[in-house]
Amino acid sequence: MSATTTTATIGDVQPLTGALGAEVRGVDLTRLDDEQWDALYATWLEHLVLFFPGQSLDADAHVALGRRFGTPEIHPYIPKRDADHPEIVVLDTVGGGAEFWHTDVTFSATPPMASILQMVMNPPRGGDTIFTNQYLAYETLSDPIRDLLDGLTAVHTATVFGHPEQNVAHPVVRTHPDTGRKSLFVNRTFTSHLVEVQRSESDALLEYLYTWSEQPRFQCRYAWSEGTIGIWDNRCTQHYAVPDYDERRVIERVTVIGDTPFGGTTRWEPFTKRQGYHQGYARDDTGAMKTDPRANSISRATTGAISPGHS
Ligand SMILES: O=C(O)CCC(=O)C(=O)O
Ligand SMILES: [Fe+2]
Repeated sequence: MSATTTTATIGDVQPLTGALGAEVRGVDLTRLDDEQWDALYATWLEHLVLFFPGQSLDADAHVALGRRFGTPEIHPYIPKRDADHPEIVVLDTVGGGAEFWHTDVTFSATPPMASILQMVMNPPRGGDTIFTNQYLAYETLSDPIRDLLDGLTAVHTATVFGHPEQNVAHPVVRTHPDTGRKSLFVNRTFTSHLVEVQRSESDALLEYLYTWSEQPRFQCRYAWSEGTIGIWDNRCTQHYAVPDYDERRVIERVTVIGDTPFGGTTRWEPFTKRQGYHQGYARDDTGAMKTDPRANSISRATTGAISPGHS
């Protein structure tokens, strides 16, 4: 847990909760020398999500910040800011948008390592974003459940974007390439099913893991102001944008391509293959999304419409 106040060379770091998150002041993200960059990266690994108020980066600086982390991703489905900045997606919504627990783009073979959000237009009140610490969600499970999960893989699909044919299997428990820590890597927006167990077992187990991860004890909640940059480690967190306002809200986001998730040793054959079920078993399936009665936009997604809020 990260509950101490530290002053790093990147500025003043104020942790938000005992679970994750910190606000950082006194740093200019357009002028990071190598030493400051190293300090920022280490602080980010420690707190999982950092918020930098008062940055107001222009588009070039936003993309350049992404390049400090690695290679920015061109999102396949979300509208872009402009032709010169295909790396920047825009979520421009009224009264809500990404009100789904998710980790960004887990239907990719190399899901983003980092997501860099700039708050462009914020409602006068509301519109916070909640984040979870997926290390803690894993570490606090009992030994038998962790042992089971360590050998499982899950399929993630882009079904909510109308693209069930885009899908990939990832370990349910992934090892972070920088910290070596294990985290729970499933989410109710993109994860379709567990590969090695039968469907009813998969549905029950996943629903349990989603609900487990979403407990307040694993969370921080951040109230944005315009010009704030938020950077989350997309390998070990989930997030949810709270739809508690009626006004327009605009965010711009750069994601940075991550590694191929790894972890655990698969100990069992895929259940579907062993039973001779057809290969496309889950590809057009939206059951994982339908199980969340709180996620209004899921019903939009199952009709085939693409919500700008899915990310
Ligand atoms: O609007 C937000 O606060 C978060 C949106 C989101 O899910 C994202 O940018 O990845
Ligand atoms: Fe997101």
